[in-house]
Amino acid sequence: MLSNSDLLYLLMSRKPWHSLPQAFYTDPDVYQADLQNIWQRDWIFAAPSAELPKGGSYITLELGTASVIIVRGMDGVVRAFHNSCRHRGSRICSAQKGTAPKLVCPYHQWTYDLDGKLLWAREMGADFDPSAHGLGLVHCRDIAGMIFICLAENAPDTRDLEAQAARYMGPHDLANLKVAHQSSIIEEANWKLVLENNRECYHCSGSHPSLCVTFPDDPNLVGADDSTTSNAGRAHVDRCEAAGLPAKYVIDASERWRFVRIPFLGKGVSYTLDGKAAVAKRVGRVPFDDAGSCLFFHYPNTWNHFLSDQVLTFRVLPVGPMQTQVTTTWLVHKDAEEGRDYDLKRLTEVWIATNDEDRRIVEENQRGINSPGYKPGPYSQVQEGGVNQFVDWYCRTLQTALMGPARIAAE
Ligand code: 3BY
Ligand code: FES
Ligand code: FE
Repeated sequence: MLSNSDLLYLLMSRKPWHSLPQAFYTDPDVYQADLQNIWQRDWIFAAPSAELPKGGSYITLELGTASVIIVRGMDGVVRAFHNSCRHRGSRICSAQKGTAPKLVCPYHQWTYDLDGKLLWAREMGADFDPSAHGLGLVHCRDIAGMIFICLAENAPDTRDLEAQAARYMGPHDLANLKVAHQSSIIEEANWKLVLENNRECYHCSGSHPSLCVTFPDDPNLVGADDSTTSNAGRAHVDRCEAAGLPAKYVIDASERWRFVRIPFLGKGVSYTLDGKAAVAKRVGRVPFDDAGSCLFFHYPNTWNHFLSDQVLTFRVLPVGPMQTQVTTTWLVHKDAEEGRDYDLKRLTEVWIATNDEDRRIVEENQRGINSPGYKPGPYSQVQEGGVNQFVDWYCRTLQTALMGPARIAAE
């Protein structure tokens, strides 16, 4: 088992502007450290709120050893609970999603209300106190229509994120969208390789023929820097901002999240093979069709695209040291009707292909890194600023957690 000082030593051995040493992508102890110090401490994107359309809608999520239920109450509020019965601990929900009027444990039928309160437990004696046996709460926040959870006792502050999410995502009105399609794929690679791949478009022209019909691979637009370093980016930001649509690049002080609205290529307005809209009904209050894509990442587990005709959310969850689940959700206006306002194949084909292309890329990346011949290699200063930004964030966050006061006191 790697100790904290072994991990800190490994972090120190990282060369700036280079890919990480092999152990970060392969070692089960590093994976456990990632789970403990990043995944179980930070806010994790769980689902768009549209995936829980009514009271009783729930999803479950597995994060390391933690199992969590996320459910909308009859009062409309979305809450998250540990999926562990307060009797003898059984998982309560085994399905990945569903609808239930109450949460009933399958073992001895202890029955909980959707707000976690224990309503019923058979033959537990006169001195049993149901109010002391409610489900364990997990921090849960609906941030402009995206549900985030946090497993830490003290969750990081979200005020800045909420303020910017309201500005950038608000115009897309996620609360009034519906799920048109969802895909979940398993990529045989460490979660960091999935994120690194997302943070550059150095690979786009060689791998993503259908995405590149409308998505610009200009590193000035999709890299680590302000999009206004590109002329097209600056013109787009000015036009959107003048119309009241926030577009300017904004990044959190800790660099955990970023918003920027970038233009599509030419006359493109969406992710389609002809560049035209995939959905006839525009979402929310977006003032024009050619609003491009508002990009939002939040480390460690989500990147998103907010368009004029659809919203795409991406959720990354680690499954094992070299296995990662990527769930993509396509959201459209809640009144858009399939067959009339959109064709499902046309709506989804570009990103279904792109996800599969990315899956192959990161799986080959993992295989090559597993080889004894792997040595950390240099990033392109022009093309891979975003990868470096992610890896720097990862190293900083892990190092802070490993050295933090809570950890030192616990040892
Ligand atoms: O989905 C994304 O945001 C990224 C940006 C660059 C490559 N990929 C398409
Ligand atoms: Fe849930 Fe017994 S473990 S009712
Ligand atoms: Fe890609």
